[in-house]
Amino acid sequence: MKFYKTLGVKTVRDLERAGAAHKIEDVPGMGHKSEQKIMRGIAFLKQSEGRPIIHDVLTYAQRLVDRLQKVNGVTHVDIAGSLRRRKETIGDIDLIATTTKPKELIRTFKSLPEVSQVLEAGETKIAVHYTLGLNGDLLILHPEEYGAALLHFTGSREHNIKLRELAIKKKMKLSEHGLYKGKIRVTSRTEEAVYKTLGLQWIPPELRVGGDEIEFARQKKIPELIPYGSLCGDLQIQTNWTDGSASIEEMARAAKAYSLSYIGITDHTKALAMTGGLDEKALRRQGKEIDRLNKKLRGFRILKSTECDVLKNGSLDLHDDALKTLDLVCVSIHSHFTLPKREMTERIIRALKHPLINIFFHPTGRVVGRREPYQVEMDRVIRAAKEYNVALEVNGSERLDLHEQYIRQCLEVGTKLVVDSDAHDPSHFVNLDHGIAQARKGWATKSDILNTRPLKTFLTALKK
Ligand code: DGT
Ligand code: CA
Ligand code: CA
Ligand code: ZN
Repeated sequence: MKFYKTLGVKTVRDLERAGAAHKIEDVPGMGHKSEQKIMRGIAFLKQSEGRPIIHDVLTYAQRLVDRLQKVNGVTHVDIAGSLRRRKETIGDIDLIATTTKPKELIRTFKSLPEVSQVLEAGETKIAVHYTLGLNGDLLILHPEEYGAALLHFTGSREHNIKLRELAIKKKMKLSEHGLYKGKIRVTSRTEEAVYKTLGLQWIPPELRVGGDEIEFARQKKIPELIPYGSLCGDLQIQTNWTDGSASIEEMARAAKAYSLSYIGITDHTKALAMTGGLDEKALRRQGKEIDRLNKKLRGFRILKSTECDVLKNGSLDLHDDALKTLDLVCVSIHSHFTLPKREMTERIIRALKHPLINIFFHPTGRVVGRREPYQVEMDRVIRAAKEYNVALEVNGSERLDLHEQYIRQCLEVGTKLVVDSDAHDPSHFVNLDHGIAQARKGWATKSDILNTRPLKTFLTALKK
């Protein structure tokens, strides 16, 4: 509204033009920094070609599902497509439903406040544009076809193609309507039944990428993936001691409400000056505050921890004496992203070797759609982490770092993993769900993720 009133800005393109002419920084309340930030945001938007990160879409889509489920006559509503597979970025929202009263469902869907435009409205398919800025379809299906349709519209395309090839080998035919032998529909009601008839284990959507998952399913070797909601603790949380928005106590209470029983407080350290990073003295003061809170909170434990910066040469930003007072020592990289691959690898391995280190946060430095990972020999880092008993983090924020490919590699090597929210606000605990999705995409089971364990066994697993 401010930009509209002062600069007459009506679209993102207008805003970009205003920024290019440095008019944004002159708007009251803005400045050079906010202008740059806005311009970076616009550049990111362009680069990601309008594919938003899953974090921005999932809760929105789940709210749609909740609404539609309440409509009279509706028996099923599901999210399909890339969103069900928990892809990092989402092209559109695919919904499918069954109902005994299709007209009523269509009427309600069209009038949802989230629907900004109806693009196409048939009797079984409606395409819309959402206020979120994405398109989406709702398909209405017969209950007998639901499993085959869910399978088809979940994808991925590559997974579907492989399933169809397998069906042909077995003298059958798979389509979105069902699995057929000649003209006879063998099965179609549930996904499980379709997979089973093809001689396969049911494959969780997160694994449906069209890689080796079908071969594993044929050999009945798809593991039981880590369930959503199965974490006991969260090891990366920032507070208003640095760049978080809330107090330690507020974060602890929010974590407790999220069914966690322990958290690590990991404020940044002094090298990250722009966040007001803590020095040794401040860390000691924070420790006292945590002691005080731990006496007060029942059935919950706050761990004294840190997100200690790894300096350019691989040494740590805080003295060992300060690190020794902590329950957990966690490290990460926030500077010198452009070191040559070899040097970056040596830097990280030197940090992992440090006798007090327990967890290495967001190990490749990527941010989805915004920052490429730094150059690093990840196979060496993964092996070093195993050797020095350091857990690698699966970060559930917009970093989604580790990438699933490295998670799978960690499982092969036996490197330990944790899943964290990287919360900077009480509302960020939902990131844990995205972290679990990431772990699932990397084929991790519950026992592969250390913070599915209660505090005592969790801490024992990280003992040096
Ligand atoms: P997105 O929307 O770009 O994030 O990715 P998806 O995977 O949601 O793609 P979308 O929405 O175009 O289609 C949803 C699913 O429907 C897709 O994962 C597989 C299935 N599908 C759509 N078109 C085709 C097709 O031409 N061939 C096959 N085999 N499957 C298709
Ligand atoms: Ca889609
Ligand atoms: Ca679609
Ligand atoms: Zn931070």
